[in-house]
Amino acid sequence: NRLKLSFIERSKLAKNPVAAKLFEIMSAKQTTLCLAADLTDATKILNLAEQVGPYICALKTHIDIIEDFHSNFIEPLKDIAKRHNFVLFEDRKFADIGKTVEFQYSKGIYQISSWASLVTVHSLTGKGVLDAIKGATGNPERGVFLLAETSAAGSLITDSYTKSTLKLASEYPDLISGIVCQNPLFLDNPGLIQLTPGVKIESKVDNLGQQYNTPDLVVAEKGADVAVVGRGITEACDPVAAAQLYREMLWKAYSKRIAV
Ligand code: 5IU
Repeated sequence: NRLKLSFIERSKLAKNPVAAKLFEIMSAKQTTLCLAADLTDATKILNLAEQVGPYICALKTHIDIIEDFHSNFIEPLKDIAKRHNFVLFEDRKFADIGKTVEFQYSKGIYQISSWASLVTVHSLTGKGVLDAIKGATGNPERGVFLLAETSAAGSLITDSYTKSTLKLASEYPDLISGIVCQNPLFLDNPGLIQLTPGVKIESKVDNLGQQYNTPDLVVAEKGADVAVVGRGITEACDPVAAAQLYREMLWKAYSKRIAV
């Protein structure tokens, strides 16, 4: 049961190199916090990344929401990630046919495969997407988080879709870093990472269908390894203090989980 194992033990069981690296980072920095840096201003993202860098294991972007995006944004972002030892994670949610995804992943103005170690992928279109990501040009150090569930109210994802997603993930052990989900779905595969978005200390929902759980609940009861926090940090009066608080709450919950 993966919930009882430490991240350092699990790093040795990970078949995907980025997953192994993420486990090591979490263990070394004692943080399972992934910041969703959902800001539309490039400089603000860089400043926030620099400030909260010590407290996060990954920085999740939606690169296409940045209004002043320029390829010059990527080098300083990579530099910050390297200095503070966290992973760059583009939440692109690829969902097209393989050939299109190959282009979307490595071409265009964002050239995601050249800088993002991790990306999210919908299982909807099946194997072709994963083959495309596997074969595309770019940094060979890459990992995929497959979407098996979502935090959105009224999502059309069914139990059988979730199950099939886990089966698909098992067919690409060297590529899949983990699963994006809301429940402890895969207890028998400790090499995979459970990434859970929809985490906030306060307020249960937003006005567009986002549903939140607390840090303690997602880790202790819902099986989250890495927790994604966006507005809980970006909209706090003091984002750095908020990042420290989330990190501490999440790490305590993880430590308690593996102890009992
Ligand atoms: N995200 C979710 N829920 C999901 C998936 C992705 O919230 O089921 I899949 C993303 C969207 C956003 C971040 O980038 O995680 C959550 O941000 P907030 O903490 O601000 O709600």
